[in-house]
Amino acid sequence: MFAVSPKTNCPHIEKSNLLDLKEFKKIPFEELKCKKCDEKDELWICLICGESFCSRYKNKHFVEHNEENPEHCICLGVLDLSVWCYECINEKNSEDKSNEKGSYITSNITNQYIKIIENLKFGEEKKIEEKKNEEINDSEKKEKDENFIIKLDNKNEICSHVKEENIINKFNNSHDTYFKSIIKRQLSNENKSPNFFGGICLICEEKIHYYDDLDKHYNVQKHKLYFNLLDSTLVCMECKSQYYFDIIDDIKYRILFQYLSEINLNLPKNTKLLTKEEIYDEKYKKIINNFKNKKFSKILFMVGAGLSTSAGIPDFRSNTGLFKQLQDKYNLSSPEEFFFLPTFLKNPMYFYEFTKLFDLSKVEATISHKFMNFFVKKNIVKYVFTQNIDGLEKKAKIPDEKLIYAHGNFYNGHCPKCHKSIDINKINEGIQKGEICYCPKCNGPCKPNVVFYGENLPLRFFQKIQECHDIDLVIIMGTSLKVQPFANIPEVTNPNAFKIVFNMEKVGNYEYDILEDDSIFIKGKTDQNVIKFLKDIDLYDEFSEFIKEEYNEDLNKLIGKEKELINVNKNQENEDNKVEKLTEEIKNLDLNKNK
Ligand code: CNA
Repeated sequence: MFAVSPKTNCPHIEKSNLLDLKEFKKIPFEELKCKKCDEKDELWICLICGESFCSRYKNKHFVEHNEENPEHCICLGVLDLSVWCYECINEKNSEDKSNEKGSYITSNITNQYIKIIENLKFGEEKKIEEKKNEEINDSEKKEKDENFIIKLDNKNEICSHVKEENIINKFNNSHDTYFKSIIKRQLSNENKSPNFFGGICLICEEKIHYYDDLDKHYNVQKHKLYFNLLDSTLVCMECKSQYYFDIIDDIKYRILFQYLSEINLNLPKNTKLLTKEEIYDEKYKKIINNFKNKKFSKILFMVGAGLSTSAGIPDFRSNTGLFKQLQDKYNLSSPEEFFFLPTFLKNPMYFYEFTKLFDLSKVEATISHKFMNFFVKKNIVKYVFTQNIDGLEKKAKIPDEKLIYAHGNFYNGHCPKCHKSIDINKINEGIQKGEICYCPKCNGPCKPNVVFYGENLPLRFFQKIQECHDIDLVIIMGTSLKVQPFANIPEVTNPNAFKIVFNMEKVGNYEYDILEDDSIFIKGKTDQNVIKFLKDIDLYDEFSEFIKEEYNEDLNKLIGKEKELINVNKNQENEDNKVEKLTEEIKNLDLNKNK
């Protein structure tokens, strides 16, 4: 193969009067052409005078230039940026193949000229090239970015690593808890909104700072999948793919976004949040599933007067409740005043007369009372805390050891002045006869052990509360949750337990409309709703069987009976009639009789 190797020891370079480098830089490179023939393609620049001439393969004008000016022997080829010495050509040894076409020379000096021409020649080209490259890069990047966005709704496009790690399945199968629990755990000790730019490694579930740590974590740990809290995307570090959850209408993803929005994390654009109804459905589904999967084993019931209204006992605070009637009748500043201890001590007959109106002997436990006992007998109830004093829990056969009377009961009596225990039969006798039963010790008026405002709650209430830190579900039924400390039981036991509130109206301070809050409000009459609930958790048949065995009753008939009562207008009429009758009787009480 023919090769030309440069000569490194050209003696003419040192002797030549080369053009000053500063002058050489001024060569108008873009206008370069042969001084003699305007040829532009194959040019030689004379390094002595700086003029350009065409090659020997064009019109040989540089050869001519050298012949005319022998001292102008060093030239630089614009085409290939090589430097030649014509002096050396003249001294050429025909044996020397390397010098066949003259003397191709190299030296530190000539290299400086080459660099200048190189810059002049390629500077612009380089810039153009770089610009071109940038454009190509940009469009490639853009193309890459477009490929980068692989949407989760197109499952076929998900990369193998996401599939390997089963992320989507994990998410789909436990979408309400998967990301939520990870995120919650990672943010647990902080303010809910993350003050870091980052996300969570879906392999080790570590919190990772996006800019500082993500690459490092990936390089060191080789964990590929990452959930970016900044834009709620799933990122595969290996494939450089990013899975966007936005624009997806799937409820599963919307649940995640709902949760993210509730803990103030960033939401992707166009995120559709859940409606209140969807939030309700999700929470309901969750509770139903937990029941079906036997996740609840320490249930706490909290009940109030609303549980017994279907048995014909009016509650306090409903529109048809006794409070309004009592307040109107006695011109009280507040309805509670009727049940103040000082009111009783001043005029015990108010209470004696009032109590006489309630013949509790014929009142029967409702479906809701039996619903509680059903779970007690299944051995998944920690305690039943009741505010009621009507004794219907006992009639529903809920065992004493499970029952906590927060506001006392009618089974025992005492003197509220000296606290002596009094035989309840004597008090009941007095109630029936309309004669106050006085304490044999201090002569104070005696009353059943029902707790009045201003009296302490039974010690057993506080003792049992202490045992309830492990409860997993609180079922709250028929109470306005207005009376403390009863209303606060969930908060002082286990605030993290699920809560189901069966009531006619929304009660309590729970955030029912928030997915993050594990409480659900089931509006309506408890007896109807517990039946629906039992059907939803697939325990209706078992309950029906239980009703037969435990109470020798037919559930269908019980429901029919309730339906009759509840049946829209009829029911309202029935209940209103009962309450009206009672109200009438209260109005007719002669309160001055025993003053
Ligand atoms: P409350 O303040 O009268 O509240 C009752 C709640 O039950 C209200 O929010 C009603 O909307 C709701 N309610 C009424 N009927 C139904 C129904 N069928 N289904 C669902 N919800 C219904 O009564 P609380 O128990 O909250 O108040 C505590 C007081 C009331 C306690 O000290 C009790 O002793 C007292 N109380 C007891 C009885 C009883 O023993 N049956 C009756 C009346 C009052």
